[in-house]
Amino acid sequence: MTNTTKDFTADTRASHFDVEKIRKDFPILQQEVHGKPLIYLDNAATSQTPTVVVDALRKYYFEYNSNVHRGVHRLSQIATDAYEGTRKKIQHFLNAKSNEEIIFTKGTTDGINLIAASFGRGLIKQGDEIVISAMEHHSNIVPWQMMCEERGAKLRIIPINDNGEIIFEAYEGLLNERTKLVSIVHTSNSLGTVNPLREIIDLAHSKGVPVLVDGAQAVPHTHVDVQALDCDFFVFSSHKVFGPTGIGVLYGKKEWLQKLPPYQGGGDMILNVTFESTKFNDLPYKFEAGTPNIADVIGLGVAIDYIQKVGYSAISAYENELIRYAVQRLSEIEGLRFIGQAKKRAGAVSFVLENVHPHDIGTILDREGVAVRTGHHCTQPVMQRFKVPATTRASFAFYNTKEEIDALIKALYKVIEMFS
Ligand code: 7TS
Repeated sequence: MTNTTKDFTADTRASHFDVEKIRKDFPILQQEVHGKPLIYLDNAATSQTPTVVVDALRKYYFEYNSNVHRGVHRLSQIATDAYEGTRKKIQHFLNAKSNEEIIFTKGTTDGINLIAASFGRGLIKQGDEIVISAMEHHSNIVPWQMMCEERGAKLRIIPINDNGEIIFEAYEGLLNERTKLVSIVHTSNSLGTVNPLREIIDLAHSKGVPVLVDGAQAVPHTHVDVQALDCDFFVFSSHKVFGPTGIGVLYGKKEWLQKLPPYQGGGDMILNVTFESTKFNDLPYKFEAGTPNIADVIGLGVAIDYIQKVGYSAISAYENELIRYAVQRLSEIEGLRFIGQAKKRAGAVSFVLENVHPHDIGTILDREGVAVRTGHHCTQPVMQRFKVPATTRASFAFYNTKEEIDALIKALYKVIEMFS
């Protein structure tokens, strides 16, 4: 590992998590907003970036900016080694069997679109069915809708209960001989629900159905082992795991990626081109047409190093304590209703306040320096399910503190006072 942060992994007790030391790695957190210290609780939308990642981007542009896979010259070789080195790093990070199973994308949305388009074109016929859940982000709904419309296929939805958990028996009832794929979120961005993925995947596999997992909100908080999960596809975004924007990862089992047709055509994804026909490149390049986002891939690699230095066991212990504390403090507020109370949860807490529109809450909190997200969080069907127009969502990362949660609560009391 290449960065210089202290290894916190050995100390997994949340109370000994050296959050002040970690916060020093994130210069953006040191600022004031509207004359108040910034309290950044919008990590589910995008997380902040440590200095080591920005340094890696700077180093790339200042020292070896060059295209990959094509130049024999020195700079191109360094860039190719760094780019492909990150692919190997991510293979180990996700415990994939092979680095051919790691495809670089623009992000979670791009990864899902890739599979929807490619799966649709290659394997979906009229009457086939795709199963998703009622808690999906729009990016795990719309690409399937578009593909289903194009292919004459049907989208089936697993319902959720009042706690925001999927109803497993209903899921079981949806699987049949027409089901071609299940695409499901690991951790919900608007409810905080962590889904029972092993059970979901095992059941789908028992009927011969592959599963795509939207891991956008999982990877920031928990270690993901794609072989242990046995998922067929897994996607996540760099900008939610302390890396640069505009880059993401698609993991796919080799046998599936070999079977699927390419998503886009262009340079790098070919072995040989004539006007009559084209021979596609081997994995993973078959799915990476054109010059990739080289700098940000390298930046993502450094972000992964950073997370691993902090250590997932320490992150989970610390964040669980933060979430417990947030839920306890928020539940003391009269007129506050949680949207999403799953037994297993991570990352985000969503709520509504009686008689106050979430957008007003967001604006007033902003004046207090507290950044939360208000709205439908790109999960409009979740809002429809809970009959609310929008929610206020506080979402956490390992650099947040209990003092910041206290500041959120204080600001919420200010909101209540203004509207009473
Ligand atoms: N899936 C989930 C579960 C997400 O939370 C998001 C982004 C996406 C997919 C799409 O990721 P992207 O990186 O391709 O945009 N979620 C949010 C959010 O909660 N607030 O802003 C973006």
